[in-house]
Amino acid sequence: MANSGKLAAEPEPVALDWSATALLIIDMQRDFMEPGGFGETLGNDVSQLARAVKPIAAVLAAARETGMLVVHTREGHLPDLSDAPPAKVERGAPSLRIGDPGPMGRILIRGEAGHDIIPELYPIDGEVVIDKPGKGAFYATELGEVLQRYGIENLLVCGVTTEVCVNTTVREANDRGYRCVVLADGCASYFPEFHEMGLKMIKAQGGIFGWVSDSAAVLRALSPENATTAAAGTSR
Ligand code: TIU
Repeated sequence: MANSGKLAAEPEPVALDWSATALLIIDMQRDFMEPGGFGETLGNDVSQLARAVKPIAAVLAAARETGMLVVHTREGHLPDLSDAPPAKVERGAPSLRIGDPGPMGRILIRGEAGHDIIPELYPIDGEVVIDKPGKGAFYATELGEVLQRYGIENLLVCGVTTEVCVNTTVREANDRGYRCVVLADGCASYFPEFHEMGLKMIKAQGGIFGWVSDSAAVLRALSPENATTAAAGTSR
C-alpha cells in the first residue's frame, strides 16, 4: 500500500511508511512520574512530567486503532543489582538510592510498583515491553531484534525525560539507521529548558538525529482519511 502523505515535522515534513513505523514510549513509569519514586529521590519536581501523558495517550489510542507496533520501555534493575553499575548507584546524593525501599517499593527495581508503567498508558496484550538497565533503549536489551523482526524502519518516539532517556535512545536509534520522529508534546523533562534544548538538538543541522513533530500532527496523519497504510497490524 502506498504512503498517503507527509507528517508535519521540523526541520521539514517527513514521509513515513506507516507499516514500517513503531510507536516507542520511553519510561512512562511511576518511578519517574509520581512522588516517592526515583525521579523525586534525585531532587526533581515530578509534576513537570504530567503534561506528556495526555498527548501520549492520544497517540497510543490512534496507534492501537491502526495496528501500529507499540513498544514500551522501562528503566530499572534486577533485584540483586547485578545489572546496575556502581557508578550509577553511587552517583549524586539522592534521598534514596537505587534498590533502597521507598513508598512504591524498592527504587527502580524490576517487579516493584514504582517500576511499572503508569495506569493511563498501561501496555495491552500484543504490545512489546522492553526492560532496560540504561538510559538508551538499545543498550543491553532485545529492542533491535524486535524492531528487525517487525520490519520497523521508523520510530515515533515519546516519553520521559526528553534530554535523558529520550535523547539517548534517539541517538542510539539514529546510529542504527532508524528514522526517528520525536513528539514534542509527548516528551517532558524535570527541566523545561532542557526539554526545549533536547528537542532543538534533534532537529538542528537539517535534523541531525531526526525530526520533531507533535501528537496533533500524528493524529492527523493517522486519521482514516489520511492513513491508508496504517493497518500494519493486519500483517502481524
Ligand atoms: N533523571 C532523568 O531525567 N531521567 C532518568 O533518569 N531516566 C529517564 O529519563 N528515563
